[in-house]
Amino acid sequence: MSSSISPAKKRAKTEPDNMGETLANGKTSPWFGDQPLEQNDPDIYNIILKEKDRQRRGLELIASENFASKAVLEALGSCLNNKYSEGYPGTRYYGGTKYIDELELLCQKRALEAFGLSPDKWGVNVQPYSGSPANFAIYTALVEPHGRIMGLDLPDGGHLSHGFMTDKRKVSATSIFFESMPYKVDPKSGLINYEQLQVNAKLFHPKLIIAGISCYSRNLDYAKLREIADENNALLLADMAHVSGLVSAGLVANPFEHCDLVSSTTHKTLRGPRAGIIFFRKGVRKVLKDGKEEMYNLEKPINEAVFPGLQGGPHNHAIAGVAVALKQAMQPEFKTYASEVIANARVMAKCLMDRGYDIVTGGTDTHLLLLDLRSKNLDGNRADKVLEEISIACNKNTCPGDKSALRPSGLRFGTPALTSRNLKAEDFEKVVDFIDRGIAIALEIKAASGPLLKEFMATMATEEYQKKLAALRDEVEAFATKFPLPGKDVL
Ligand code: DSN
Repeated sequence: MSSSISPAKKRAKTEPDNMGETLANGKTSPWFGDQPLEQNDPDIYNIILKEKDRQRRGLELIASENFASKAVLEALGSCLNNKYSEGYPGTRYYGGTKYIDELELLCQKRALEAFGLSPDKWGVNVQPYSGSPANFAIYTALVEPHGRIMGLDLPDGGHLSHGFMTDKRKVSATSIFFESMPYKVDPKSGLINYEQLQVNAKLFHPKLIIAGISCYSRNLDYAKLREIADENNALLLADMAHVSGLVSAGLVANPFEHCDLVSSTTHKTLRGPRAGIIFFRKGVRKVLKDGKEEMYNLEKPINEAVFPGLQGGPHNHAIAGVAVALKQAMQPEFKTYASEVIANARVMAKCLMDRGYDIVTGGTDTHLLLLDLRSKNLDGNRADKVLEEISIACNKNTCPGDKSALRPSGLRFGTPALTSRNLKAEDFEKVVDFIDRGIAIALEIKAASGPLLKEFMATMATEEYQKKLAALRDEVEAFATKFPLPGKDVL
């Protein structure tokens, strides 16, 4: 046998397949072991095929989504899924973790490298299952129960996990177990009102300030947020989930320059698997008046909060996928990709404004833009429903000044996913044309229906509008299918 064949391949040639056949010793092998999904579970196989086809035929403009590469998907579908490894490299609660340790240490190393961080000054935990658990781990590690935190309000572009609550209900667990006072954007400019945050922070005395967004298209002023945090002896956490790929490429404001902690998901602009990550500072926090150094004490509390505080065994297949994505993010091609993501978002914003639409803040510094439909006398709910009918996926979103999160006035668009399908600026002009034509149909339907959303939906379901929408959907799908999906060979 050729020595170029790996041990695993050698074994595969001599070992029987676990497909339920009778073995040489007369026993039957486990029936489920090696059956392909198609054969073993056609129901699930077909659902996956339908979703793959939806992703291929449609225009994916949800700002938080992306297409992971074949290599990332392979790592996710690997045998690493089978392994328990509670603990950290070198100190596990289970045996057989030699290669898992190697994997986690490599992922940590790549995480620091991908963001240009020195291991003397920064540490990283790659075990969080996703962004919300990563944030909750940080709060439980560093803020006492009912301690005070401040994050951008959800209707103003913040994230649920930053402490969202309404007049009626504490929605996020963050607002149940901690006391949360949000900061806001200026309803006219759509820009974060840092001055008001500064005043409120002085009254509220937060333990932690969160600099992070899920729908805000401008760079955050981390230096200003640092100043406000310092005035209150608060920690500053950046949740860079949306922009982490752009940060790694050096194309947007860098949270590491000013923050004590940085959390992120890994599946948005970073283009990895669905997982989370926490970076924390190490070393000297500040030099006190008497010349003594105050040291950071983040590593132990953060690691203990992730495991055993909140999580059990790390998802090693996801950690492998993160490591693959981080390596990809350090290639020169990724920087080109990330700069095209931003350029394409700017093209979308400009083309929409050229067609008379309002874009909140008048443009974007990042991968996302927020279309305000109030001047068109339309709302996000109706526009979103019509765009879905023509195979354009985006999401309804509140705009600055909206009174209710249930009646959002806008649509959030993002370019990471379609840029991964290699759409260029001129293609995004075409995408805007499809959106514009979809919104024109939405306005027609609105004019022909009663005031309620269900009346709008009933009118949209009539033959007249279904025909119009089908014609436009065919055009959208003919256009979208020209662009290959990354990872197209993986289910
Ligand atoms: N759900 C994500 C988003 O759409 O922004 C954030 O977690």
